[in-house]
Amino acid sequence: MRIDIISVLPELMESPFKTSILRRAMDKGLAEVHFHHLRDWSTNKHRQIDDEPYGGGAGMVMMVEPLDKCISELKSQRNYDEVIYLTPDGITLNQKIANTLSIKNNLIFLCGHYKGIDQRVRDLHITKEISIGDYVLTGGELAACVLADSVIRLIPGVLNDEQSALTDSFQDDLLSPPIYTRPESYKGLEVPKVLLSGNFAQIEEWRHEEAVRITKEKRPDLL
Ligand code: 6GU
Repeated sequence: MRIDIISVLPELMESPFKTSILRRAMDKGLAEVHFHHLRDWSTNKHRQIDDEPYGGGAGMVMMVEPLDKCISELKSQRNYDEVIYLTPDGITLNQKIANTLSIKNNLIFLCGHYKGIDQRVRDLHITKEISIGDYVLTGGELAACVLADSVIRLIPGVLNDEQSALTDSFQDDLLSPPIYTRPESYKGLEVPKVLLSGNFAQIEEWRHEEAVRITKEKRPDLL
């Protein structure tokens, strides 16, 4: 998978892709992420990429021309499955969306800033608008990192233990059951006996029951 990320602040997104699982995915050649600084597509000498809104009002608008030039140049080089605009106005990211995107080959992520982008960029290029939740960030960069992380970890071969993505919270609309490791007893708190029993059918049944119980308690909307 190749992800091209367009932003005015690409520096903000460097470290997540240089660390841990995402780094390993890149090193294995399973994912590549390319950053594009929007100011490189500015058409004036001040490298301007935003301007005042027509009709007035507070805040600046990201201009159509630099964004159109940048996206058009990328599109001339390969076919993109989706051109995704990260915006609080988008549909809320969930595991199903991450699953769907994880089987794509080429994606563009556009990070919004200021009041947002000129509507004509949406009309010309954007195929999906994604938000990471009902709150406002200073820009789409952190949201782009969240989206990339949720998608890249699902690419086959990225996680060491293929099972582990399958038992994630949300993978089957249930939260995860409690987990324990050594020691068996700590400050009077004991590991549930069933987990020490070696009876795998019973363990799976307990885990499922606990997952249902915890989901009812914390996220009844999922059931
Ligand atoms: Cl994608 N962008 C911004 N600026 N804020 C957000 C968001 C995105 N998702 C949630 N809040």
